[in-house]
Amino acid sequence: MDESSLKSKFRGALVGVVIGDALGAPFEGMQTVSRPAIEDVLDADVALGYTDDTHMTIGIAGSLIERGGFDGAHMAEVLARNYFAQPWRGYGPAPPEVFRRLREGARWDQAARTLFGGQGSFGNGSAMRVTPVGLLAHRDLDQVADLAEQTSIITHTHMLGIEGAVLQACAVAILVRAVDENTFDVGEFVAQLRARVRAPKYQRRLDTIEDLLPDSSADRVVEELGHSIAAHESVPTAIYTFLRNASSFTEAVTYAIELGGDTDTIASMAGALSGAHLGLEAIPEGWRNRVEGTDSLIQKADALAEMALPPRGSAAL
Ligand code: R7I
Ligand code: MG
Ligand code: MG
Repeated sequence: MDESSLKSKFRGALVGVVIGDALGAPFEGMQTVSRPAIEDVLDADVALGYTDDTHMTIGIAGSLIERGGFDGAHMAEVLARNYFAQPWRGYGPAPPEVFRRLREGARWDQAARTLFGGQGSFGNGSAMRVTPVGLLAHRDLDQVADLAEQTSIITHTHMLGIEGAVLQACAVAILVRAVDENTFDVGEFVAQLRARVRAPKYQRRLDTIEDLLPDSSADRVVEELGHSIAAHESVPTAIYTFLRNASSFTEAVTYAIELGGDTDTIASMAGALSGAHLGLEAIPEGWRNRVEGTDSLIQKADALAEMALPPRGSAAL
């Protein structure tokens, strides 16, 4: 792939994260959302601020860039520092507790393990922030999965939380690698993702995705795939949303929000996939200008593209 296409995909993915997050945020928790309500938010004359989804994505990207790759202790410190600087970004319930534990000296890979009675969190918090990992390691899917797990356990150690992050990161990587969006094979994409997860809750939902295409009702999609803040009830939904609207960034993000529930997060993850697939050019200027932080995410995308990791031995795809 030529350098400018790759750069455009990196930019599209990270700008997709922030647009989906900021446009979806006003509707988070609503059961369904009408298209005119979304258009009203787009038309209003106020900047759309981003939430924890983007705030943590910025932290992950920043740490990867600063350390030249994954450094768990550093990444945990950056995520905690960002949270304490702007705790009002709409964080989920558990990550702030992890950040307090880190401040008290807990190790980066231990601080989150005892949450939820020792199960660890299966919230979608580690999936929604993982796009930079899929970008950085995109040439090697094993490495993407490995790094997604490592970044997840800082706050989310439940298998479902981890596998949500693995799915989202691998989906980003596969889409960045695909040269021609016109020959994109949905069945192969879903099969590649399914091979990455062991939890039946993911396998069953991934098996359902193609049956729900092209135009199942929103009720059926929510019933089968979910729209909650649990990773297994939102990551497959974001993947479906992208596939159903594969040729349009604006339709993908709008559709994600129309499904209701965890709108900022599902729109953010779907936005990342759509941006990785279609590139920055597919995102209207008017949308980019409405949202806080797009310039800084473009800079981070460029830095990640510069340092994109080489494949690891024979595991390279
Ligand atoms: O995953 P997390 O960071 O939340 C992300 C969400 C996104 O929608 C953001 O936009 C923001 O609004 O928050 O936060 P967590 O607290 O780790 O997980 C979210 C919730 O999932 C928890 O607060 C619990 O309600 C639930 N949950 C669990 N419940 C029981 N057992 C997560 N893990 C468990 C569990 O193991
Ligand atoms: Mg949020
Ligand atoms: Mg959310």
